[in-house]
Amino acid sequence: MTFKLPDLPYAYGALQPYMSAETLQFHHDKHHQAYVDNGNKLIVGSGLEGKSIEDICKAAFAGKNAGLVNNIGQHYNHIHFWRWMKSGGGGNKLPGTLQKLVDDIGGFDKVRADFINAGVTQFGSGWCWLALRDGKLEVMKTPNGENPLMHGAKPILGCDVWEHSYYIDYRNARPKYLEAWFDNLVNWEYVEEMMG
Ligand code: MN3
Repeated sequence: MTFKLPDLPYAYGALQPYMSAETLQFHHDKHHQAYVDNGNKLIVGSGLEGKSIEDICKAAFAGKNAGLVNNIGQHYNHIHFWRWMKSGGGGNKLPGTLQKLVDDIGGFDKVRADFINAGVTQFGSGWCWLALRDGKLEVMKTPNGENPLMHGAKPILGCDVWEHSYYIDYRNARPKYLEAWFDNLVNWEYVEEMMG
């Protein structure tokens, strides 16, 4: 099996003004493509060929294979990142099953604030997350290409806080990017799909 770059599920300009076509062109066509290409090289001889991408993420992390952690981790993260966004997303109307999990850890406003804070305080490149652990919702952050799968949890929402995700549109204002992203782009239906 070789990894392939998935098409964006919308046009490059679909997420404007919160994420520009230029950002999506570079981010999807160049950055994600590079993770796919590097991952396809690094998987050869790793002993993990043919395994699911989720299993590769976990095994590469357990085996301290930094190249695969970052490249296949980033491939996994970006496959979902494109789908965690949509035109006209955001808002605080959550699918019912998710609303209950959010209420269990303090409610929407607290989860929003904790998620944004996780992204703001992730030093350097990485991601912030909503993840499920033992059936409970958890806000997490991870460095570089890591994701919650590598830390015993199941990611249901993740925001890319590498500079390549926001520097064209927000320059160094990572908090502004995270607020705009959470309030206007999150595809809650896909978050619910990830819970299944
Ligand atoms: Mn990225």
